[in-house]
Amino acid sequence: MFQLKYSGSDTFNMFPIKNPSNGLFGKSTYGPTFGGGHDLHTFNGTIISAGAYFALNGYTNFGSSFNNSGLTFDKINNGNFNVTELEVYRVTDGQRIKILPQPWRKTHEWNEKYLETLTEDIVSFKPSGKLGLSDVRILMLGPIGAGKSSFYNTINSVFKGRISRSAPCGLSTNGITIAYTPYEVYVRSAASLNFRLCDTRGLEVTQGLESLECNYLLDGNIPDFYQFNPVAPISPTNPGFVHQPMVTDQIHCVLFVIDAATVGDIPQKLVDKMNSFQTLVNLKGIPQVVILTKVDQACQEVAGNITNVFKSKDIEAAVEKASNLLGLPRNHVLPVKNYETEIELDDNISILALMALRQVLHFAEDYIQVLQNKLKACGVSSEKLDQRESLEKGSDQE
Ligand SMILES: Nc1nc2c(ncn2[C@@H]2O[C@H](COP(=O)(O)OP(=O)(O)OP(=O)(O)O)[C@@H](O)[C@H]2O)c(=O)[nH]1
Ligand SMILES: [Mg+2]
Repeated sequence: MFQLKYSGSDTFNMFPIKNPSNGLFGKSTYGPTFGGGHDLHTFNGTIISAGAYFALNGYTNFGSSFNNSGLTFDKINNGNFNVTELEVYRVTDGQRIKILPQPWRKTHEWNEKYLETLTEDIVSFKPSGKLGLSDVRILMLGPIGAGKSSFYNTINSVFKGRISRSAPCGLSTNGITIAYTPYEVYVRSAASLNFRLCDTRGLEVTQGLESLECNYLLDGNIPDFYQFNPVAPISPTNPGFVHQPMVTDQIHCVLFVIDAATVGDIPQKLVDKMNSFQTLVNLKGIPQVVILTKVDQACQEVAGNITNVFKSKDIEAAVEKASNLLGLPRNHVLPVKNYETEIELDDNISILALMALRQVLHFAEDYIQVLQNKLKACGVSSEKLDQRESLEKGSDQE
């Protein structure tokens, strides 16, 4: 492989079509040349500095020995051969190719227009039907420090048009988030969008959220802003316990938020805990998704250029691991990079986050549709407040 780094941050990888006999060669009379078919012949003779740059006198023949994925020289450098620096470094035989020539997941081309489309789709999202739902509740579950609160902050930042940090986030042994907080997302006009990202206490092996509390959360029994007690789960005798939750209090999609960089190191007991939560989620038929955070920490090439995310072998492997851990199809595993070091928005980070959110809203929409149809089939009135419970009872009687 050889790599061309354009001034700025874009990097272009060229992969051998077959084992090129002359991957890289040069002679005393000319500069480095890549590929037996001279895919990139850098210069001949001696090049004198033209001041701020060197005007090379070489040529390109991309696609001869290396796969250029349809790249033309114009796309890389506007067709000119002026360089400020030329660096050739060795890629040893044992070094793994980390960026694939073709993405492992196909997406729309990332550009400003796509960001606009994603934004519009999310802004116009409205739960359909007669359930009387003004918004859907999306529950974020996952290990401490996985990036649950940061995911909300990332989404909120995109719609606010600036970096925002409404949800406290950071690293702490027993977790930063301690309360059930159904965060709303506001657009610049101060209108809120029709979904809530419900933040929760992180999962721990020996304490933190347990199955009983998870069940209460899914059913809407836990009051908004309830502060979890890590050693004693909420019970129906707690003040504020919602005995007759409405469908608006219930959860319509569950996100398992997992750190891509450490997905292989999650203790088995924590995986078991998540799997036991999944059993509850499945019983209720609620859709579930994995939000795979910190893709920048899982792959250097992605940290350097977020658009590499679907070409990165490391991210592909992390998606596969998460999919195996939670037994979900790979298209339910959605990689994101949360805003963390940035002080300004970046279109590519925003696009990745919105792609994930839009998919989540589609799943929530599908679930509501199914719920509505089932309610109709069971003859449960849409005015009834505890529809899901009625539905579960209804299906027991079948
Ligand atoms: N580099 C990087 N850091 C991230 C990303 N997402 C979150 N972080 C950092 O990871 C740390 C934990 O993030 P939080 O959002 O607080 O995680 P949490 O899951 O809410 O954690 P608890 O509330 O403690 O359970 C913070 O320091 C974040 O800045 C990401 O995508 N990339
Ligand atoms: Mg948190």
